[in-house]
Order: sequence, then structure tokens, then C-alpha cells
Amino acid sequence: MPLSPDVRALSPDTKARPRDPERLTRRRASHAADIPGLVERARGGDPRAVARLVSLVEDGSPELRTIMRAIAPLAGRARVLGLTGAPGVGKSTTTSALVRAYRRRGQRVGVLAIDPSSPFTGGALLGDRVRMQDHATDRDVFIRSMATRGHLGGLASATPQALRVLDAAGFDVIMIETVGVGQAEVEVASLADTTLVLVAPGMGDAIQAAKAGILEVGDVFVVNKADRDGAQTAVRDLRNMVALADTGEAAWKPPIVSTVAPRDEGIDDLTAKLDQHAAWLDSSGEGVRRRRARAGAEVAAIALAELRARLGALPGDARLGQLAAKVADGDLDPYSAADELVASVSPAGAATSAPDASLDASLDAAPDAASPPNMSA
Ligand SMILES: Nc1nc2c(ncn2[C@@H]2O[C@H](COP(=O)(O)OP(=O)(O)OP(=O)(O)O)[C@@H](O)[C@H]2O)c(=O)[nH]1
Ligand SMILES: [Mg+2]
Repeated sequence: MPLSPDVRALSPDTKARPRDPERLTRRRASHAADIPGLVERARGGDPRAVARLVSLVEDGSPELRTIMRAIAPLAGRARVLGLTGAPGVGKSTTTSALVRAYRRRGQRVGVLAIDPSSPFTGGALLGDRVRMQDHATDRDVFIRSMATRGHLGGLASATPQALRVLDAAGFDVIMIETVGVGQAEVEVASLADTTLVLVAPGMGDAIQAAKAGILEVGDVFVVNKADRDGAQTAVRDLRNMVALADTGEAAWKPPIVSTVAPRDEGIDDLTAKLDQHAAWLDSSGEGVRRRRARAGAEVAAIALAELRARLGALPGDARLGQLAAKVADGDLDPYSAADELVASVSPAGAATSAPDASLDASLDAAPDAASPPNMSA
């Protein structure tokens, strides 16, 4: 049995498991009434309140909708940075260095480290914890690892909602670290205002980045481990590839920054480039466009998950059986059968009307948007 969110949030350092289900229910009930209080405390900078809200959201708690309603007017201020790159390239070290830099400016920083549950990369969590230790006692830094739990792509399915919680809690900068293998880069880009793609010298990362199509999502490129041989070559390779991918005059030209993250070298240069990107997002209107695409993808994902849940809960498994028989016998085509099924779960016209074009665009921006974000039990 997994640890209940209550236990985890209230006593993060103990492994105590709830023995008494009734007590747990009472505790749940008493907390259920206090979402506004939690939100209030989270906004006041109480790390426990933030942790608890994130846990509730991550676990798809029954209070999820109440929380989302309560924080909706509070969100939308934070700057969201996505960091991606091959395993071991230095994402956590760079994140940690950026946390230090933003803290020096007096900004509050949230970090969501997406921990791949894949057996190939197990152990990343521990590494992250160690590297993030510097900030463990700072109330204005919140760090949370989120499991991907088999969700395709690199992001944990509740990442957009956790992001919302941190945003509403008043964090000025929120960083999302994902191990970039395949789909993850593109996914993180759909959540972030600014996407940082990290490479390291001598790993052929730049070439692989090009192959995986992540050059398109990078707003700022970082050649980390610049203390190693081949850094200049990596910068040159990247510069050539970025130049080739370039799309016109007005568009942002992704800069390439060299860093040695453990020594904070290049970090000031990096924050300067990130500031420039933020300014460009504001002046070009691209920032608003990205935020709308992000919200659109979030809504679409929730709606699709809801539809899927309702379809799964159809009393008429029998109905599906009938339709299936017709399709198998060639009496009905599968699209018409699916239309019938969808029409049977929604009020007439609601789900059968053509999807809005802008929603389609958002879905394109988030290829994995069709996965359920948070299926409440
Ligand atoms: N020489 C050198 N080592 C670095 C640099 N940055 C990070 N490292 C080391 O590289 C290793 C991996 O760094 P992480 O920050 O954990 O890399 P990561 O990309 O977060 O790794 P995963 O999350 O496991 O994918 C650590 O041992 C770091 O100390 C750097 O600029 N130079
Ligand atoms: Mg890491």
C-alpha cells in the first residue's frame, strides 16, 4: 500500500503507515474542509502547506477540483523554466546553480524534478536529493520529485497541476527538470515559458538533440561541463545546427551558453540570457500564446481523461458489445460505432460537435495531452 498523502505531507521523514483507517478518514475529512486555509498558508510561504497541496494534486485527491478552483485566480504569475537533456548532462547541478542565482535576487523558487520510474534510470532521485541539499533549509525554495508512474513521455501526469499549485503559492520562478529521452523534451516545452536544452561535450549530445528534434524546442542551449575537452566543438556544432533550424527575422535566436554548473561558472551569463528571453516573450506576444497553448492542452487532457473515465464506467458494456458485434460483422464502421458510444455518455451535442480548432492546435503542442492527468479514484 502506498503511503497516504496525509501521512507523507505531515511527517515527511517518517515511514509510519496508517494503521487505523477510521482515524485516517477523520483526518481526511477534517482536512477536506480546510483547502482555503491550506492555500492561504501556502501563499504565506509555509512549505508544509505547499507540500501538502502538491501531494493532494499529485495523488488525484477528491479535493483536487476544490483546490484547482481555489487557486485559479492566484496562478499565472510565475516564470516557468523547463530544463532537459540527456541523463547525467548536469541538469540538477545547473538547476541548483540557478536556484542560488534567483535566491540572490530575492526570488522564491520552486523545482519539480520529474523522476523517471523507468528501471533504466532508477537512482536519479537520490542523486537529485543530494545535489539539492544546499537548499534544504531555505523556506523560499521548494523542491519536489515527481514520479512518472509509467506515463508515456517524460512528465508525470500531474505536472501541470503541481505547477499551478506552485504558481499560486507565489513562487516567482518554477523550474521543471526532465531527463530528455524521446518525448520528454517536447512535453516539457509545452509546459515551460522558456526551455533550456543542456548538452555536454564529447557525448555527441548535439547530434542526438538534432536527431530527436529537440533543437526546435530549445529557447536557450547550455553546453555544460565546459571544463571538459570538446566544449568548443560542442558549441560550434550547436551553433551550426541552430543556424540551420533558424526560422526568420523576428523569431528568437536561441543563444548558446557555456557553463560549469558546480562552480557557478557561466550562470550569470545564463540568467542574463533567460532574462532576455523573458523580455522577448513579453514584447512579441509569444509568452501569451504559450500560456494559452499550455492551458488549452491542460483542459483538453482533463476533458479527455474525463471522457475516457465515463466511457469506461458505461453501464452499457453490453452496448459496446453490441456495437463491437456489428463492427466485426461488417454491419457498422468503427467510426460510427465510436460516435454512438461517445454520444451515449454526454448530453446531446456536447461531445459530438466538432472540436474547436484552437484546441487542436494546443493538442499538437502537447503530444501526450491525451493521457489522463489525474483520475480521481
Ligand atoms: N566536470 C563537470 N562535472 C559536472 C558538471 N556539471 C555536473 N557535473 C557532474 O555530472 C554528474 C551528473 O550531474 P547531474 O546534475 O546529476 O546531472 P543530471 O542531468 O541532473 O542527471 P540525471 O538527472 O540523472 O539525468 C554529477 O556528478 C555532477 O557533479 C560540470 O560542469 N563539470
Ligand atoms: Mg537530475
